[in-house]
Amino acid sequence: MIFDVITIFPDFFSGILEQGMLKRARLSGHADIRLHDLRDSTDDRHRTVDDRPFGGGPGMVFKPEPVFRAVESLKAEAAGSDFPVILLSPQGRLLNHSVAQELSQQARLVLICGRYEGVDERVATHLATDEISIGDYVLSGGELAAAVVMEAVTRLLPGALGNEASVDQESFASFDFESGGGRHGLLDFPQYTRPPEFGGLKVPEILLSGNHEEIRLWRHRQALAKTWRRRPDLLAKSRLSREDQVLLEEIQRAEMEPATQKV
Ligand code: 9D3
Repeated sequence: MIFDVITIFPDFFSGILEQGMLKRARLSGHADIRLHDLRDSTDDRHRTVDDRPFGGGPGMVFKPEPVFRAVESLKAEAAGSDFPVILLSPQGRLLNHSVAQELSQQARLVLICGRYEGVDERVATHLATDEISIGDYVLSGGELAAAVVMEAVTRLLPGALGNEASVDQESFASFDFESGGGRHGLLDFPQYTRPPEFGGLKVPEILLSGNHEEIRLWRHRQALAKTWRRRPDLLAKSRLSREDQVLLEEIQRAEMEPATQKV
């Protein structure tokens, strides 16, 4: 998959591209991340990318011409093939697992990173095919958001994670954002590793018992309880199995009692 990132800060991406999953995906050819300095698409001596907002107000806005020119040159080079042009913006639709999945079906994505107070609206209306936000908080620009999109999408490319065993593990997990069957998933159950006691903090006995069915039930209950308390929105969306319903009723009943375990 080709990612064309249009930015005034190409150096911003060096860290994330040179480590971990994105580095491996690039080396193995699963992801080809091409950074384009927006200033290379300007035509004035000062390489101007921004100007004052019409109508007044604070700050500066990206001019349309360099952004259009940058994208048009990518389209010219890819003659014939069509690809989504995504503007990262606080006004975009929210990124989630299903948006990432949808984007992962594409062969190529253009990611436009804005800065300052925003980008001339004509980019959103007449150049971009999609506008994406990564959440309801204020960032200084689209670069971090573009990095998040690339990470989330690249993980979904077949073979990009390399370690097939761990992919399988993940998709076989019964509660997971990536689980099939239309389930929206629950939060993860808690994980522990050695030592079994650390500064007086003990690993739950059941995990050391070797009783796989009991462990499975415990994990399922933990995941449900945490999801119910912290992310009831996820529960509301998910199709509950019979076991989910039984365990959830237990959890809700326990919640009503005076002494309850904290999740
Ligand atoms: C909505 C806030 N705007 C009020 C006047 C100002 C503004 C804040 C931040 C304008 C641009 C930006 C830069 N942010 C992004 O480019 C951005 C972003 C974000 O801030 N939050 C979540 N996702 C994204 S994707 C791109």
